[in-house]
Order: sequence, then C-alpha cells, then structure tokens
Amino acid sequence: MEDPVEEFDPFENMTDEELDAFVDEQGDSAAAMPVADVPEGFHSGFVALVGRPNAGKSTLLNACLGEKVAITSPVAQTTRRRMRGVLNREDCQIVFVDTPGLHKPQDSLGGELNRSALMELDDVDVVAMLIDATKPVGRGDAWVAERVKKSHAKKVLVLTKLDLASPEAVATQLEGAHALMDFDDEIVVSATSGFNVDGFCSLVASYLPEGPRWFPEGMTTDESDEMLVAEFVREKVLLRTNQEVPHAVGVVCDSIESKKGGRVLAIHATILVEREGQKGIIIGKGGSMVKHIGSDARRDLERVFGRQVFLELEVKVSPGWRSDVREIHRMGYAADD
Ligand SMILES: Nc1nc2c(ncn2[C@@H]2O[C@H](COP(=O)(O)OP(=O)(O)OP(=O)(O)O)[C@@H](O)[C@H]2O)c(=O)[nH]1
Ligand SMILES: [Mg+2]
Repeated sequence: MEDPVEEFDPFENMTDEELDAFVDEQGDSAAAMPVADVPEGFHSGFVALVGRPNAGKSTLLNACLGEKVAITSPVAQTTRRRMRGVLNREDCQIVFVDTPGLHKPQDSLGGELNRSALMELDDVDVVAMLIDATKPVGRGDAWVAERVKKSHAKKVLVLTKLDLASPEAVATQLEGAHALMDFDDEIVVSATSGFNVDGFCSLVASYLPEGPRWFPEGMTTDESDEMLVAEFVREKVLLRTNQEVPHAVGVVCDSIESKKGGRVLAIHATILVEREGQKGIIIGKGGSMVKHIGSDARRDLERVFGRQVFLELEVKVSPGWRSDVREIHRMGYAADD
C-alpha cells in the first residue's frame, strides 16, 4: 500500500497558523477530577503517544497496560479517536493518551484525526514521539516534530519495533531523529516482544509531577462500551480487508442489551461503507466475510466484557461519509467528540 506520508505536504489543507490557533483554542481538555487520596510522594499525569500513522502507538499503549484496549492493525490511520489508557502503579498513575497518526489529510476525516492528535500536545505532562525503527525518518516525522517542539511538555523520543531493526538501522534512525529536534530523553522499545516496555513506563513516570489519581484504580480506559464495540468490530474489518475498503469503513454500535439475568450481552452494530461494491466485499460470498468479522469481534468482546456476547452486524452504504462532518461526528471520529 502506498504510504500517504511520503508525499506529505503540510500546507495543502492546513496552514501552520490555522493549526496553531486551533491548538491554542483547545484549553485544558485533559482536565480530570482527582478521585482518591494517595500516599505522600505519589506521582501522576498525562502522557501523549504521538507520531506518524503505523508507528506503533496503540500497540505500545496496550503493551504498557498489559491489556488490549486500543485497536491496532498494519493499515495506516487505524486509530480514529483520542483514547486514554490508565496504568496504576503503587507510587504513580500514568494516563496514556493514544492519538491518531499525524498525516497528510485527504478528506474531512483526515483533518479531524490530525486535530484530535494535535489537541493533546499542550495538555499533557509528557509527549512521547514514536518513530518506527524500520521506516526512514522523513518529512512526515519532521512535520510531527515541528508540532511537538512547540509543546510545553517534556519530550521523549521512542524508537519502536526494535525487534524488526538491525543495530545499524537503529543507529541511523536515532541519528535521523536527533536531527529533527532536541528531546529530553529517549528509549528504544519493542511493544510486541515487550522489550523496554516497563522501562518506557518508568521513564515517563519519572517526568510526572506529584499529584492525585485522576481515574479510579479499576478503570483502564475512558472509552464507552459502545465505542469499544465499534472499534473492535472496525479492527476486524481492517484485518480482513484491503485496498480502499479499510479506510472507507466506519462502525457504529447501535445497542447493547443485557439479557438472561446479565449473563449475556446482545449487541447490534452497523458497519458503514461508502459504496455498494464495498458493501459486497464486507458481506462476502453468502455472508461469509461478515460472519468471520462478527466471530472475530465477538471473541474479543467476550474477553473485554467477561460475558457471553451475541453480536449482530448490519452493513449499510453511506455515500461519501468521510467528507461529511455530521457523519464523522455521529461515528465519534471528530476531534471534539
Ligand atoms: N514487529 C513489531 N510490530 C509492531 C510493533 N509495534 C507495532 N507493530 C505493528 O505495527 C502495526 C501498526 O501498529 P499500531 O499500533 O496500529 O500503530 P499506530 O501508530 O497506532 O497507527 P495509527 O493508529 O494508524 O496511527 C501493527 O501491525 C502492529 O502489529 C513492534 O514493536 N514490533
Ligand atoms: Mg493507533
């Protein structure tokens, strides 16, 4: 697949001034209320994971939490919403903020994805800028770095996918990253092998101020159940389809009903595509594709909710939804949702 970042032109759809003004306008969107007393010397704060699409942000978030809350896939622009994941340790609470990959926007949806990532830069204590060890540092990274530089947060360089890179490649990537900007710290990780994942958590924790718990201890993510359903279904679509289909798909969870005395959840979700042909691909021969997507998603949802799940999926066409701001809001992919 063509990497949209390679032909990156930041001036095409948004000027720097427009982006800066937007980020300034956002104010303290990460503000949360303290929820519990904590021992003296307790540290807490917010850590944004930013970078180009596919850099490994969501995979690193899941690895840090030891639990899958964010969807991941080889398709660029998998993440469409800012999502918080909470890591509780004895002496600190780290609130990770996963963001959509920063990229050249092709439509209204792309613009919203960039905005929701950029909104986080000034509202956090630490910005972790992820760079893929296997993809040469390029204009896309330079553009991200320009934004990161302006944040008042501590800046940590995270070179990801170490398991896929030779020591020489790592050295070249670090050199390329150092040329982009000055970082306060850096670390090399592999989220899939687990290498340095704890080290990354400890590193960012060391930059957090003393503070309260912002979220209750049992809470791992601030996503609603409906949004988790929609995202897990979308992930399965991304993993089973290719070419233009993954980007044309949006998922809405219509209902979640508790049945059989709470032992079963009956869930209905709608998969939206832009064209009839895409609908045919999602449904598949004799309904085989949608059946696979449903059973893949059901397995994940049963794990997430700890209950048996009946998942009903419907496929609908919503022509050009990615250019329709109302539809983008309805699906929950807008920056301020
Ligand atoms: N081998 C290897 N693959 C990784 C690692 N981290 C992420 N990946 C893979 O890289 C791909 C992209 O990972 P994501 O976590 O979805 O990337 P992202 O930065 O969240 O991407 P967007 O949401 O599109 O911005 C997936 O196929 C992951 O499995 C890693 O440490 N090692
Ligand atoms: Mg992601």
